[in-house]
Amino acid sequence: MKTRRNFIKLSALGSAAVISSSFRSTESENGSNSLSGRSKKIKKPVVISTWNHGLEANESAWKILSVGGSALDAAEAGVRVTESDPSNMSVGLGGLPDREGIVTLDACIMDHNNNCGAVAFLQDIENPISVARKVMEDTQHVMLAGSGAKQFALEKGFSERNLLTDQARTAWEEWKEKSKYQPVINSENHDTIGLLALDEKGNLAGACTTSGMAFKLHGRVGDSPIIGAGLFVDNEVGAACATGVGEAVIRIAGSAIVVELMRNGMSPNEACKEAVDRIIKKHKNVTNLQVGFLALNRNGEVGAYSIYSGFNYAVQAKSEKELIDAKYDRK
Ligand code: SD4
Repeated sequence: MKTRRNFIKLSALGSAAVISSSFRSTESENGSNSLSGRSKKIKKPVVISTWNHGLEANESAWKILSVGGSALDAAEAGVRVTESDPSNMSVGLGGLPDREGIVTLDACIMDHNNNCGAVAFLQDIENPISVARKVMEDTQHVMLAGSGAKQFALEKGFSERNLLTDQARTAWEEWKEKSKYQPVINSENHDTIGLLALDEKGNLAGACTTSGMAFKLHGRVGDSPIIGAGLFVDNEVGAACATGVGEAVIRIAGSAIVVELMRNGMSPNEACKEAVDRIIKKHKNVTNLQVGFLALNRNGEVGAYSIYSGFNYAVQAKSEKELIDAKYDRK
């Protein structure tokens, strides 16, 4: 998985992906699972996000952070890039549909004051993260779902759009043929973007957005729009987000746990590892169960950990950027 993804994305990005070594610290070159020392401290502002597509998202977030903008604005702007990229088949426009062939989107956003907003099972709206922000800022609620979320989005001026691209439709048609309509759970089709930012003022914010598990049951909602599961931010401590099989993340309140572990003194790396260990302990069988956590504390230290190798994340601070392979429990 790692090889294929890195190859495809990095080839496409070409020289735009400046890989420096300045962020390397406790991350080992070969992704070995030894966990030594504390996570790397990076000067603020800083932005980190999941997977290769994080490089482009970070660039957009960085335009805001680098001129003193807020972590919240940066988080929203960053993941909007991924949502609007039709070639990305796991987020927003172009996302793989559910087993009925319908693209349904989940997203949430959280700021440094524990304000948060989310949308789940949203259809036909390209940028669910911005709808989630409107839920946060313009309503007394935290989460809107399904047709209610769409109605709210339309009332707020978002336009309706068919999100099922030809490429995604073809993939769905092939899946129907081969899978005999059984949902697929494997580590190849999880590519949510979770993005965490720390701004010049020292405020944290995060955003998480996805089309969810490919070919999921119609109506299924994952961890990504659930505050505390797919994303959590506490300005006193740090922020965390998750990627992978959402059900496993929800079962341990993943991102909230990572933040609590950091509150209790763990580094971002250690906290992500402990959350992964907990998932492994709670599941009899983790075959094909990939989950990765990403964390950033209020001091600008970053870390990540996943069950299987192949999870990577993008970091940007100053004008440098890097894609880092996360540590993992097993190959
Ligand atoms: C979900 N966690 O819907 C999401 C999918 C995902 O990386 O993360 N992909 O379960």
